[in-house]
Amino acid sequence: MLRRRSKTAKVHRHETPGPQARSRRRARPEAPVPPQLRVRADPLAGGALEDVVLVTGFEPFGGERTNPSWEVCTRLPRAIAGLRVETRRVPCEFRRAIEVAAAAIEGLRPRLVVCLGLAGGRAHLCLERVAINVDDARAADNAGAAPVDEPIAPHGPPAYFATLPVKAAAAAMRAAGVPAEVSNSAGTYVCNHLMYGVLHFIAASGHGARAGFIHVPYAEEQVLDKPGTPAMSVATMARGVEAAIAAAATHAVDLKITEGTLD
Ligand code: PCA
Repeated sequence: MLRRRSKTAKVHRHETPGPQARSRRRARPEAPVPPQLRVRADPLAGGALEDVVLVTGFEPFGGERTNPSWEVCTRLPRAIAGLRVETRRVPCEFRRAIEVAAAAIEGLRPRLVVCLGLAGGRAHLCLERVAINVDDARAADNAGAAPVDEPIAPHGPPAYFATLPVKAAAAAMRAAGVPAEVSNSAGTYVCNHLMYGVLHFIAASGHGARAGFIHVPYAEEQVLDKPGTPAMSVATMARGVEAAIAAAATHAVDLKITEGTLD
């Protein structure tokens, strides 16, 4: 990552991120990164963050009538771990999805940003570890755009890691009885595009929010005509997302447990 923790960060696991936790996340001006990739020295320069978690879900796409990522948003409680929950529905459109999310981040100044999207065919909730700087659409988005091998941010870094504690969140979801895992690819469609765009926007603007992406499986009613395809109830997904947000709100530092894969 571009930002490094100070040495003292390790001893403060499991604490609620407060002003001190935020200050540990500041960029070191002397860090050996190209100037155009440096984040602002003071991530709070634009004003204090609010005790808000912004959760986004997508509109339906690909011929589906619903998108469980948005259905989950409508079922979340009003507050999680002391954070007011604000939800936004984003279009399944390259560029426009980032614009809608960025406008919400600017307006709300949330402490956490959790974007949700559908990954039809996956069986578990997936905490995405990384977003890559490429669009490679297998199908047109809802506005008819199908970019192939185009950078999301021409001068941006090749990838961003999620700044949410993905392992703590996955563990918390499983502890809540919800199948969850860390994923190492958010794909190359609008979900990866939004995750990259949100992390890039936050880094470039010095906003200071921590952000990440969770892919959800099909909802049960979506697989009635898809034999052999995994599905999960929207209620279970919502329970998992709530557990993930609570874990993110209470873990300034991620757990050091393996979620690695061999392929
Ligand atoms: N899933 C798509 C885009 C919108 C959504 O919900 C994806 O995984 O890229």
